[in-house]
Amino acid sequence: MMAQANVGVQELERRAAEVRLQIVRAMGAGKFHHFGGSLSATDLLVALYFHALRYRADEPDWPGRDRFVLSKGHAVPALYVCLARCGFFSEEELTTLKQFGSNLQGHPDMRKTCGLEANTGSLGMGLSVANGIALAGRSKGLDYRVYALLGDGECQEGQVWEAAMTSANYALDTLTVLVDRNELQAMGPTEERMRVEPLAEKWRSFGWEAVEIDGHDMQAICDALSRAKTVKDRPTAIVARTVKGKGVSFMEGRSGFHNVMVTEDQLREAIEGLEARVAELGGAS
Ligand SMILES: Cc1ncc(C[n+]2csc(CCOP(=O)(O)OP(=O)(O)O)c2C)c(N)n1
Repeated sequence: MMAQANVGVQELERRAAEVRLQIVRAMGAGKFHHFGGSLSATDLLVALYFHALRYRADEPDWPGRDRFVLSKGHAVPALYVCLARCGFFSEEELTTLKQFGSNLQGHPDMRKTCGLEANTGSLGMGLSVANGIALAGRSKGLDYRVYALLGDGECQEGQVWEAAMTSANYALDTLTVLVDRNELQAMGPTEERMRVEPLAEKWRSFGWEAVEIDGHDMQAICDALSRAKTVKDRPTAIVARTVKGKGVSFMEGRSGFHNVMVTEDQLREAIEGLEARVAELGGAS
């Protein structure tokens, strides 16, 4: 299956609502999961997998496929839902999330999960991997694009900036970084723990094209991804302002829902809210 480039913005919004519901259902109650950072990144992942990326789910190793590296690997439940919906594996498998022996572990393992391009979870490393993939594409004469999704707390890792310098040095214009700028890391606001602003300005100063957008505005995400494809001789960073825990009212903007075990009551409340949103947008729950 190829990426569905003709999927309109309204349909993407509907799918994002359904994906959020599937994430929370798959996580369930009574087990630790990275709720906040999975829900903040959902719209970005939906825009990538249902609009921007070129791939063949029935031929996952197709050399011409675009590559996506989830550098903030702890948000992988959101990626699993997108991969399942795209046909890389069955949606029923989502019920095995983080179970012993499951193909869907708490951090990405490309040896286990169809559709993954890299093992991540140790923060700071994904952009270096993406650089290597982009350089390999160039040396092989393949025209695929490479995307990496980073957390804003992750941008405190020194390796991110070594990699950013490298991407610009090699003029990797096939490379696009998305930063999930939800303003929170594990233990509180980024600007209190270790300031990352001015973030877009930092990417520019490293030789990147950089734009700031609302990371929950599907049109803005699609536009930024399209624009990135037209930039020549330098990579593009899309700093996407998001809300941690987006879609679950009692999680939104709260650092206490970074990696948590929710109760049955909290799960029910979360699912009811997400189902209402899906119904509002005319989706299927
Ligand atoms: C090198 C490394 N240090 C610490 C961790 C533990 N950890 C997992 S998620 C996280 C917070 C990351 O914050 P951010 O990048 O802002 O992610 P988000 O808020 O989007 O979930 C931390 C410290 C890790 N995975 N890797």
